[in-house]
Amino acid sequence: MTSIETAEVVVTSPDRNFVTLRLTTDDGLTGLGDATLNGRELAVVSYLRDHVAPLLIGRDPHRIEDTWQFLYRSAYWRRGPVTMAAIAAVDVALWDLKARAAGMPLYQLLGGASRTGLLAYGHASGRDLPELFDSVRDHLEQGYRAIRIQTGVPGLKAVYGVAATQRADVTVGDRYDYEPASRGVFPQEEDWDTRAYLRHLPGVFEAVRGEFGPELPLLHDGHHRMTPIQAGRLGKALEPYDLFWLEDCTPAENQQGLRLVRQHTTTPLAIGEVFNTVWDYQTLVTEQLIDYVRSAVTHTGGITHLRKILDFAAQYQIRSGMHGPTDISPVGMAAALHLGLAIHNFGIQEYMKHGARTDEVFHQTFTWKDGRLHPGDEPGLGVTLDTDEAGKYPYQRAYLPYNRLTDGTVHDW
Ligand code: GCO
Ligand code: MG
Repeated sequence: MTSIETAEVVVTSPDRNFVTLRLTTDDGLTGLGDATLNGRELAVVSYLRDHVAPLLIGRDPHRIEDTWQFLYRSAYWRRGPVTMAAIAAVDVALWDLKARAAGMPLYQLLGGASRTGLLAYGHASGRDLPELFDSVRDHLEQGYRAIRIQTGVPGLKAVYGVAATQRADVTVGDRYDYEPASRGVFPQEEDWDTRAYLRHLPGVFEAVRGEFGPELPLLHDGHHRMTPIQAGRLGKALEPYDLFWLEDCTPAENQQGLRLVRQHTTTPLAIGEVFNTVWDYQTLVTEQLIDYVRSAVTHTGGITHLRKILDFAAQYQIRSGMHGPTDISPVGMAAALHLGLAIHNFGIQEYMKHGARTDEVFHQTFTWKDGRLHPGDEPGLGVTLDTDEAGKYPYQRAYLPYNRLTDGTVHDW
């Protein structure tokens, strides 16, 4: 393996859109990287095809750090989700190649296993409590040992996190499970009322604890909708129910805002699925304003950069909680599992199962047992891409929803 011969970008839409970079070397090895950016997929396709792929041909695939620094610094325009997803795809494909060349599962090159498996959480939801309880039971039967809880809010018609199959406004078949993006030419509109949500949610957690007992780790995603003082109030109200974490309680671009949240609550906080570099975490980490780093390998410059973020976070007793929704492809998920197995400060892994068509396009070797994931022991990431199968599903335009308050004002989604 001395040089990269081809760099192809494969776009496929089995259950949803995925963008995959496939690198092939002079000796015929292939490496895969995920570059899926939900709702803005083609921007990353162009970045890779038009600007990055030509630079990769002839490069030494072993030089992962050098390639990362070259792509990051030579672009001049730093950071941002499109750039960092493109760099991530190259980085993960190179790690996949190096591990395949070594004949080892990738986690071995990252230092070897620090644990036997990765605790993973799934998404339970319901429009009301009976539906939510059924969903929690269903997840327990599927083997989940940690569960995210999202519900409808009285008076609101469509709320983030409630499964598409449970929602009146969504035609089943438009989306699957908890996938928030929908195919079509315009984003779906959802509605929001923070006061109604704050009144409703503590009672939901009280009921869930009452039904399922004190031990089950429970999580919740605030999805960037509250102000810091509202988030502080919610965190405090949820303390009796002992959450594993409260996620994205505010839009955290203003990192100092989290100081205010921390002054009011000891509920653990997770942030970062929309971040893309270590700089987004600087204040959050050094002031210990969060407990979990939510970044995905796919959106944060790949294994090379996310590993640095997680090592930095480790010095402050902050752990990983890598993003793992359906819009991270099986390639991106595999990268997360190898990294999570190797680092010391692993916390939890989000795990939403992909649809059946996706599993036919991407052949995976991870295992799921007793609520824990393991990436498997195949050389590399352990994922292969069936390009014939991928070719059956051309790109379809899709958007994430957006939010309006009851008076029509656009709000964070
Ligand atoms: C999560 C996320 C997702 C995002 C989605 C956007 O915690 O899993 O918030 O549900 O909304 O990944 O593309
Ligand atoms: Mg989230």
